[in-house]
Amino acid sequence: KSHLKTYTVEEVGKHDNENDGIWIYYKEGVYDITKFVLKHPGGPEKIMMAAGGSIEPFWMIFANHNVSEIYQLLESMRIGNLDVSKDSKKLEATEDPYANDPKRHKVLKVNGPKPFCGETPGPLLCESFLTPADTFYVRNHLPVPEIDIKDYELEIAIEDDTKKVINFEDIKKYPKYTVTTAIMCGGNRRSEMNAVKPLKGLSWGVGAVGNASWSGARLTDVLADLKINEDDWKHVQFEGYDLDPSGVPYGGSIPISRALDSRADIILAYEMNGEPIPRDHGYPIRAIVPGVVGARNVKWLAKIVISNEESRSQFQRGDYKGFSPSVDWDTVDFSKSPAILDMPVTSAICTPTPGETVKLKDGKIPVKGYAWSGGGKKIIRIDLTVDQGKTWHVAHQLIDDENAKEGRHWSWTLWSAEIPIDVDKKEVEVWVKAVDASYNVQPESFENIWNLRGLLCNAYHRVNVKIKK
Ligand code: MTE
Ligand code: MO
Repeated sequence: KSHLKTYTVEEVGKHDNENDGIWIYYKEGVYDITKFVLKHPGGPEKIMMAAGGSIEPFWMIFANHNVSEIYQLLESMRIGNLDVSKDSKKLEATEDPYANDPKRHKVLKVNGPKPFCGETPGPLLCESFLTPADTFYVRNHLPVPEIDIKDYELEIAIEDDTKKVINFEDIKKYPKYTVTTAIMCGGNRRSEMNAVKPLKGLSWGVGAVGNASWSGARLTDVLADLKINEDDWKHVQFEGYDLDPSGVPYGGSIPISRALDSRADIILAYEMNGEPIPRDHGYPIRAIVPGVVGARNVKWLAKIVISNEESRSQFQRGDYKGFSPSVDWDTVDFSKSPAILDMPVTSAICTPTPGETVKLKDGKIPVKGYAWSGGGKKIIRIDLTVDQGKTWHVAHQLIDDENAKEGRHWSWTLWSAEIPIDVDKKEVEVWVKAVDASYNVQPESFENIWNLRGLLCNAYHRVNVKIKK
C-alpha cells in the first residue's frame, strides 16, 4: 500500500458527492466508492451516509459487513492511505450500539452477532408445537431498542396526519385476542440455495422459523374508530422503534384489504406464549401478521400509517422481493418486483440432521420435521422419498392447530414418518415436499428458483443420512 497517496480526513471529506467522487475511509485506507454506490445491496442512501467520512461507525450498526468478502470488496476500491500521523481528528472508539442488547439463549445458532441473528437448531425445533420464546429464532436488523413500558406510545396516522397516540394500557383495554401462528424469515433455508450459487445474506438453515401463540389487540379493533374506507387507501405501514444511524426506523407494510379483514387475524401483540413479549421479539408491542413473510411482523411497534403508498423502508422496497434466476446485482431493479407477502408452501426435515448416522429400527428410519404454507393454507400432505422419487411415503402423523378455520391455518404442521430402507443401503438421501390446501407443491430444485437475495427458498429439502444396522 506504500505506493498509494496519503490523504487527510479533510481531503477525504471533500469527496462526498458524485461530482467530486465519493470517498470514504476505513481504518487506514481511503476508498473511492463512486461506482459502487448504486450497486450497494443495502441501497445507495444508506452507504451515502458515510460519504466523505469514516464507514466504521456505520459498520458497527450494520455489523453484517464484518465479513471477509466485504473487506476484499472494499480493498478493491482502495485509492490511498489515511494520514493518521498528524490527524488529530482520529476517531475515538465509538461506543458499541449493541451493548444494550439482551442476553440470548446459548442454543441459538448465531448467524450474525450484530445485529443479532440466530436460529433454532432443527432437532429442537420439531420437539414442540409451540416454540418457546427463549429458543425462538431472532432476526434483528438494528440494535434492540430499550423501551420503558410507562413511556411506550403507539402513533396512528392517516398519511401525515396523526389521528391518535395510544399507550400500552390503552392497547390492553381492547378485547384480548390470541392467535397461534408461525413466523418465518423470507431467507429461511437460504444455505441450501446458496449451495447452488453463492448469495449475499445470512446463511440460514431450517431454523429461521418458529410457531408461537400471540395475544393482543386486533388491528381491526384499534383502527375501528378511524372509520377507514378500504376503497380510499392502499396500504397500512408499520414502523418500529429501532432506528438506523440516520434515524430511519425499520418498517414494512401490508395491503389495506388484508389489514381491515378481521379474518386475517392481525394483532398488536403484547404476549408471546402467554408471557410478555421478550425484548428480542418486540417488547412491548409487535405487529403479528399471520401467513406472511417474517419481515412484515414489525417488532417494537412505534407507528401505524394508513397510506396510499407502501412503506418507504428499504426492507419493503429494496429487499424481501423475489427475482428471476437470471437477474444479478448489475441488472436488478427492485421497483419491478412486488414485496413478498404470503409465503409459499415449504417443509423441512429437522431430524435426522445432514450427515447424521441413524440406526435402523425394524428396517426403518424415523424422520421428523415441519411444514408450512403462507396465506393461511392448511398443510394436507407430506411426501418423503429415499430413492429419488421412485417411491413416495406419506408422513403419518401431522400435528397442527385443530381449531383453525378454513383458510386460517396460520400455524405450522409438525410431522413424522418411519421410512423403510433397503437392507444393503449404507447411505440415503431423504427428500421431503409438502402439499397445501390449494395443492401447491414445493419446487423440486433450487436451481430454477435461485434469486439474488436468497429468498423463498422452498425447494424439496434433501438430507443425507448414514445408516447403521
Ligand atoms: N421488526 C423490527 N422493528 N425490526 C426488525 O429488524 N425484523 C423482521 C421482523 N420484524 C425486524 C422486525 C424480520 S426480517 C423477521 S424474519 C422477524 O421480525 C423476526 O422475528 P423474531 O426475531 O421475533 O423471530
Ligand atoms: Mo426476515
